[in-house]
Amino acid sequence: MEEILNKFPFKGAIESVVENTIGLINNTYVVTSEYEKYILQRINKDIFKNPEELMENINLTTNYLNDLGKKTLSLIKDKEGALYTTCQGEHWRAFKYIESKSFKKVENIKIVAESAKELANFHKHLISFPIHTLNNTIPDFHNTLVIFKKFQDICLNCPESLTNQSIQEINYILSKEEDCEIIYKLLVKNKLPLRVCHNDPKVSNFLFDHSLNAICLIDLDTLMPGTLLTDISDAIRTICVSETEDESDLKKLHFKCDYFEEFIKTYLDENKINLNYYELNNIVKSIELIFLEQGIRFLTDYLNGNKYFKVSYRDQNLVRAKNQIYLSKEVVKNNNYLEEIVKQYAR
Ligand code: GN1
Ligand code: MG
Repeated sequence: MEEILNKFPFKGAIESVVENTIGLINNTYVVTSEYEKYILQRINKDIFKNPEELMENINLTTNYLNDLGKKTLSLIKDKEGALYTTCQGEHWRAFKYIESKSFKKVENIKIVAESAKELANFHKHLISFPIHTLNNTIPDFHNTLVIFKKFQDICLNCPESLTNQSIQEINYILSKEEDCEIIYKLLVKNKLPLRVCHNDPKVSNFLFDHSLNAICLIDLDTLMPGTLLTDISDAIRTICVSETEDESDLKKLHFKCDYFEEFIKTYLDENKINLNYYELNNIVKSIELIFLEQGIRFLTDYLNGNKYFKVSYRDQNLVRAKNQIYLSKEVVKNNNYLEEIVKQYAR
């Protein structure tokens, strides 16, 4: 660790390095020196194959947001002025630490409104960003059909001892192939415009101050062109629910329609102007699909030996998959009511 710490121009002697385990992909540490605090991260190189391109995206967009006066992450270049540093084959980068709170679960409606406003502001500030300058760091990251096909493949080659614990979920997913194409088809037909998207706005990626006002979105690794629908639905996926994606007791789990109404009302208040007819009309469908997509991703990883998402016990990705598929079905059940809510605020 010392060798890595030495690569960055941290001020004063280092007093502590403490791991933060909330993310499922990278390794994150809070570094405290005599004078300042920093975030130090090891980039997961199995998932992010091209750190150069990823860091270019982060550098371009954070500079752009900073110039507009929008609070965002501040990168700290290494001592040689590079956006990241490589040490024994691993890639590391650093940010200024932001004094803040973050949550894995929402228990206060103010958090719902503040995160909706923050996401809308993030989209609004980046609406004129030269999107062609961004690298597509993980191709097909939210292409649900590609994700479905990979799942199908893994399922076929998987021992029955593994698949029989999730046979209901597997059959449900396999019955949804056509749905997995809906968003992709709209993108190809140019009905959904390509926008700068965060692509991972789960609730723990929003920072809040002591009064629970949102400060900014963090974890810009998946910042790429995409559809705003993915960001809106992915934020709702972890914000408008009663429990986290790790909850195994489905009796405790439900989609929170009151939080959904607050989220949609606040988001559309801020950013309705940038949403077209197709975006407004596919919000509810895209929420059903993002739960399905995330369920497929967790189940694929479970069947494939837990190589992608970090787990603390063997069946954790199975639990997560069942949780997300359950919520996808809840959205279907509440479809008409949720559509009415969108209609009311989309006018
Ligand atoms: C991962 O790294 P983290 O924990 O913010 C994943 C997201 C998933 C999320 C599920 C690059 O996000 O796509 O929605 O886990 N990030 C990547 O919790 O795959
Ligand atoms: Mg992430």
